[in-house]
Amino acid sequence: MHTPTDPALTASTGPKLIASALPNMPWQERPAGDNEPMWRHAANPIIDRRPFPGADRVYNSAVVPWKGGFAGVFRNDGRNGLPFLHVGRSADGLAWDFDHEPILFRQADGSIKQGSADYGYQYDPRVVPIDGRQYVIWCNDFHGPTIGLGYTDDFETFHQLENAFVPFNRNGVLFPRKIDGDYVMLSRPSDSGHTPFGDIYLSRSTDLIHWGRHRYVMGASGPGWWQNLKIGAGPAPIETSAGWLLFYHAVTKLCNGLVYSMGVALLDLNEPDKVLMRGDGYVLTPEMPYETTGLTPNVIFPCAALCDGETGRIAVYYGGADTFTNVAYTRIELILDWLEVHRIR
Ligand code: BMA
Repeated sequence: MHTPTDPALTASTGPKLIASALPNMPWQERPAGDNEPMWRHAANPIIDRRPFPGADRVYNSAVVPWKGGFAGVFRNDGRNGLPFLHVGRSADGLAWDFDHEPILFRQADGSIKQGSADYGYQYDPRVVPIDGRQYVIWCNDFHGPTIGLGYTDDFETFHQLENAFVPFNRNGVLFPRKIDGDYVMLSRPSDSGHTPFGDIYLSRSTDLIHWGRHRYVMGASGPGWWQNLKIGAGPAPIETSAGWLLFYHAVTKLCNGLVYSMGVALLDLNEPDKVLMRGDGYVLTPEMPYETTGLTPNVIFPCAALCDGETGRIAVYYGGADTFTNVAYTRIELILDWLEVHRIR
């Protein structure tokens, strides 16, 4: 793995992804004549309604490269409306097979927790590989929403760690490597309801149990209205030679409800609470039927990204309208060029 001080990076021309090659990741070229910084997979949604028995909506979910293919942890809302987490496996990152039973998390004392008997709900997972272990972060019920944390080494057995924070908090997202010897997590402190506020904070830990040295990263603000209500981290920050690339959800409130768009920012590699650049407009906003129509209209909610370090390709997985799972694409040089031009000055 490269480090920020790697001379190979300072000698390179143009920003690069600091990532392994992933030639089999999902990919489509930008359509001719399209000048947007991101473009949608032509066959979205990749996961439609009712993808397996007992699953009404699978969305806001997380995927990683796994054993030559892909694996992930998926949010499934069942018929009683409660969300739980399921394992999915895929050869191409687009067509998924799901475990029909929710994930069982082993506790430190050997007991197992599962489903509504032990959890009120579990939703919006992220999966972040750090030093070869797959960490799972999700919004966990602990007298209200907070950040649940666990890990797996095989997508068969899952171990649960302590909740990272006291309620209320959502959108826990780990960085994919330690920084200065610390695990680093972004999160969005919130209320117990539908949260009419939300800023992104950063916390550090040496053991994934005790979290502290909290820093403010950025808040709902900026020119225009699209990100004026709340914002929250999306996929794990993507390491590039120019900084950590962060896709995030950004929310505004209109007379018909909330609208969730996707924004992009660049954080300092060594001091990731420092924002180097932040877009003055969204890179994706609800337009397609699988974003504007569903359980919650007008929601784009990114939770995962795959990258190919060889070609600079990036695929972002996002929930649509709290109902569908979708993919959108960009390239590292395109998105950083766009950010440079469209940064808040
Ligand atoms: C957020 C979370 C997400 C959801 C979004 C839009 O607060 O609950 O799971 O996608 O609202 O409803």
